[in-house]
Amino acid sequence: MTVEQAAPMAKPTDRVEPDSRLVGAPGDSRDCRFYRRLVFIRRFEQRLLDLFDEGILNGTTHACIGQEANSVGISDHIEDGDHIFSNHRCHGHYLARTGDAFGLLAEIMGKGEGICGGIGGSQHICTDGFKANGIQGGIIPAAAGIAMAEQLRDSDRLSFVFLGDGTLGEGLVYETMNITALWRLPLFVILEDNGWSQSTPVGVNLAGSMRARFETFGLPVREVSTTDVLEINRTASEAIATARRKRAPRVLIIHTYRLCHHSKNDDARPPQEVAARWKIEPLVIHRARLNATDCTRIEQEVDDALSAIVAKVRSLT
Ligand SMILES: Cc1ncc(C[n+]2csc(CCOP(=O)(O)OP(=O)(O)O)c2C)c(N)n1
Ligand SMILES: [Mg+2]
Repeated sequence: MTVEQAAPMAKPTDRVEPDSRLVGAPGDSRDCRFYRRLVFIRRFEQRLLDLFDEGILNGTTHACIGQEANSVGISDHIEDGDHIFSNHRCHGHYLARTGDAFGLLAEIMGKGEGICGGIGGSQHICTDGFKANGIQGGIIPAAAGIAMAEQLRDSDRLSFVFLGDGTLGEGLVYETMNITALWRLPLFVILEDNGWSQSTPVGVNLAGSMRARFETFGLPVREVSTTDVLEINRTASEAIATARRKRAPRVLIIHTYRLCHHSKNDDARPPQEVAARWKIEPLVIHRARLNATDCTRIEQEVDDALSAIVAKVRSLT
């Protein structure tokens, strides 16, 4: 295992200096850094669900428990000046990019110190380099528009957009893919296929192939079925490097799984299906590469940092 300095996070904004206990401490190996970030997102989401149960969040919330490896694996290749566009399940994407747990929690608790002054909530984030919108598919044209702006500036910055399998039912996706392919926009599409759209399994609402939906426009597609952060990181590394070099669109399809409810108390999935996926979730897979002492230390550091943040946000008026 090589020891390296924690990779700096791409900073979309000056509003936050990430806590190294959450995003990567000096001396972390690559594997420790990934583990730390996976634990960070997992524990943030778990705390958020507890706060929801206390009744102190503004609005609903969609956690990404089980899907953390996507954000962590991909964010390593996101650079300053790149743009991220996300959806209703955006916390992992935001935290992996910025490390800004304070801003996100304050936002979701409706505090003025939140990313958007507490008026956007869990799904509607708008800050430099990161935008999320809860309307399925609604943000995809905006992501393409920003990709076009970068193309017109002749830059090698990329626009990344995350969407879910259930959003493949939105016509806007295909209008945007058509223009993206036609104009070779530097748009990097990440399809997180967790097999479910709220309470509807993919098998009853999607005909044909996900991959073919993009390839029919001539968009190059990489496809993985994994919750392993290293596999996602490797695949994303190649695909993102090519997109950046060619200043052209790429699609990455990740077949994954959501372990929590869709939002709150809305889970129609067979319990056996969910139980089987807990055995191959991202933390289980990646923890097996680390020694127990490192894991315990990292988990403790993340918990300490998050406890301080939760206490600070709670104390805000
Ligand atoms: C246009 C639109 N229709 C319906 C909804 C309600 N809704 C929110 S999330 C969701 C399911 C989304 O499924 P998917 O795209 O697979 O993402 P996942 O929740 O699985 O991450 C639905 C139906 C919405 N937000 N926007
Ligand atoms: Mg889905």
